[in-house]
Amino acid sequence: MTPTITAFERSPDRGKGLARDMRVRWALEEAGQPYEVRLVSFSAMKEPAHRALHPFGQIPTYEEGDLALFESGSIVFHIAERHAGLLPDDANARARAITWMFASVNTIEPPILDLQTAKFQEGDKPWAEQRLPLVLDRIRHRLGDLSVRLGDAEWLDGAFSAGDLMMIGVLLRLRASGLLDEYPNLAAYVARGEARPAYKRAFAAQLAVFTSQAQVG
Ligand code: GTB
Repeated sequence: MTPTITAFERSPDRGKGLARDMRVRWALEEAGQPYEVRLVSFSAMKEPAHRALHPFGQIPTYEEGDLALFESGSIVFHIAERHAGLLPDDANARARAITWMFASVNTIEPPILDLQTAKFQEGDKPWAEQRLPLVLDRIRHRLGDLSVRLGDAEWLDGAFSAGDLMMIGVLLRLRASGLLDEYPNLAAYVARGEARPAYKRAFAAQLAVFTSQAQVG
């Protein structure tokens, strides 16, 4: 059964890969699975029909038969469990790949999200200038440790896995800040992810939502 995912009708980044449906699209492309996309507006996301799928009124969601999921990490995990190519067969290697999935959303992503909050929601507060360096330091602390662990390796633990997909999806949020470039091996790691054919197909599909609207409008 072909799954349906939800994505922004009008993404603030104009479909440049930052909204979290990108992770789901990328996983489906890596798995070679076709999928359909239902575009939702910001207001529709908060309506009961969408909240039945996503209690927090957000994207992405994933529907497949009578299964409905939310949370990009959980959706990627579901795809990785059911299709080859995103999780190793060896039980220990699989557990380590899943550990990296959790690390991406639980350890690396929170300070990165804090930077968005500090810049966009709190940027006009009188204390914003004092807080920003603290937020940046917390990100650098995590990136430094991640950079040491990755070292010269291509991927985080052996072959490319859902752990890398999630980690790269999270790190991509930092590109505009320039922070990633302070860690050349992490910047190269993210670039390797973006160079994967499955990533490129997912990116093109997300971008096409915006470009088709721009042509119409
Ligand atoms: N933990 C959830 C997950 O991983 O799925 C978080 C889901 C989430 O934050 N969804 C966002 C959303 O629906 C879109 S991805 N926001 C609307 C709302 O909350 O009302 C976050 C996002 C949005 C836009 C950009 N951008 O354009 O740069 C980047 C990331």
